[in-house]
Amino acid sequence: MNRQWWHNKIAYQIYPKSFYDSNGDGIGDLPGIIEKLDYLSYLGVDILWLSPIYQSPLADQGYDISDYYKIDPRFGTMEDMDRLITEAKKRNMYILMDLVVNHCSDEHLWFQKAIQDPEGEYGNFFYLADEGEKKPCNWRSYFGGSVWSPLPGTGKQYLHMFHKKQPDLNWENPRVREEIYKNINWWMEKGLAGFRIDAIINIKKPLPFSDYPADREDGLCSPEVMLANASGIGEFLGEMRDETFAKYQAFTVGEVFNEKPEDLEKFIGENGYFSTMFDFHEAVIGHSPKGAYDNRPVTPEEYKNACFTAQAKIGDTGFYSNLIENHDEPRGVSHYLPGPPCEAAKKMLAGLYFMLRGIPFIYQGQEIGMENTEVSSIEQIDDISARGEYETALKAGLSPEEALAAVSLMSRDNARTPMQWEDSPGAGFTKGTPWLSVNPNYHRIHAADQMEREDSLFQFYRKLIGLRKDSDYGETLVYGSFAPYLKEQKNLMAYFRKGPEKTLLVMGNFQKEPQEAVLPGVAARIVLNNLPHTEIKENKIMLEGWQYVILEVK
Ligand code: TEU
Ligand code: CA
Repeated sequence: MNRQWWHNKIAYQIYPKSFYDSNGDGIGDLPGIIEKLDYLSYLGVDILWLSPIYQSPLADQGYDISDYYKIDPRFGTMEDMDRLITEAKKRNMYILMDLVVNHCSDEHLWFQKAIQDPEGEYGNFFYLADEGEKKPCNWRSYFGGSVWSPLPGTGKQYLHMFHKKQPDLNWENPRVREEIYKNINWWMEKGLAGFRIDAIINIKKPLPFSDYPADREDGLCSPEVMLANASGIGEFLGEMRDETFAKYQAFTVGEVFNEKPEDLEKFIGENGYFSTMFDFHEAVIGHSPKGAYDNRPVTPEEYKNACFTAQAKIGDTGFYSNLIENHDEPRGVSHYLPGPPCEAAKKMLAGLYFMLRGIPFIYQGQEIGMENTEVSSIEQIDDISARGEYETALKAGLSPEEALAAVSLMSRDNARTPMQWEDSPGAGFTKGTPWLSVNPNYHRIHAADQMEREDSLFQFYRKLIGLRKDSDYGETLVYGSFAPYLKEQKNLMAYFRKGPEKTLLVMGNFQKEPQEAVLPGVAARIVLNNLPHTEIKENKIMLEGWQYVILEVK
């Protein structure tokens, strides 16, 4: 494997709207991120991915862009963005923006021109069809309902895989691709390190449009069926890489769901379409085809198996990007840990995913152990995806209380409540009224406490990061091979990372009860431990509840 500059880096996702509000309007902003760069630098992360800050009506919180060349004034100015890039560089940090090019906003000029003249140049920027009796296909959008909506006042309809305010761009049109590449290069010239690439697997549609078997009573089929039936995305992705990223040695991370095993080499192998892509095997555990109301909780065994499956699949073809949460997911500690999460368990989960082969991503607030939030009515939920799921749950016959309880477990708001900086009104996120309520647990969980307390989760993350950069262990943790250990032992997640010189054994007791495990050989050294002591007797280790250790073994 050719070595790349980003292989030993740690990435951190910022959701700007909820990170830090510098001017008291309740909305996080770019100057706020700049103020917190020293915090991020102290944590030790190198690559910062910013969720979208472009001009947007914020119908899907910025994933609906109305001008790809402008910063939304709520987030700041282009000067702020330039300053952020410069200030990050001073600290050896890299900035990634979010590339949202499967769709734009219905308020983008292109779409406005398509409405004015559907037969003209810009009509062909989108997928339009005559508004006949039947829709061109029965696909369900990710946020619920048909992917087709009327193009106002034209007798036509247009396709949107997501919300109706997010019309899909027609990638089959070379003019569209040209505009996208131009924009990417324009941003790269500003000094970005690369992009996280949104929903990119959706850009290729199986054409001509056709129906697939309905999988719910609404007569529609899951968008995943359309993904499974599409072929030829590689031509677009290869062209995009060659026209843009390859020229800059950019770091790119694809948001790819439902990848086919045979695609991995092309996607993230040597000279792949992307540098890396997220491993979502864990994120989709327990998801029901009926809707989020029917999702099941994740068991430790399922979590372990999903991680191991992904690691086996990728082998040394490339690097997945590993995560336990992002702005679309529940908080990892609330989702993957059974029962109310204690700090030891949070450290264990952190340590288990962090040492998998791949690039670790931390989502803002994860490093201080932020948890899911509570809501008492659907009006308190901002997330359009959760609102759609709430409707689905009601239609399936759940009571409003049941629907709310089910939906609040997966609501994307869980990850979007403001960053908890300190125990003061607004959690130190804002001096005004936050755009989304802060999690009431901010009195207990906040960065100020975590930073000063030596045994905190935050300090544990610093150690994890330090190990991946360590002169003794970094090589093994970044490039070493992966092998499961005692896979069949229930609620024990253990694996080796083996390099030419060193072998490390990572172990987590994924339950509150203690458990014993046999060691493969002599433990030469305890490299990391989330509890004050460890009991090793001959060839056995007695793990306490939620204990996590990294051992160097001979
Ligand atoms: O998400 C893509 C995606 O597939 C989502 O539908 C995801 O499965 C869902 O949000 C889980 O609840 C990306 C962005 O990350 C998301 O925030 C955007 O809403 C979406 O694209 C549209 O741009
Ligand atoms: Ca602000």
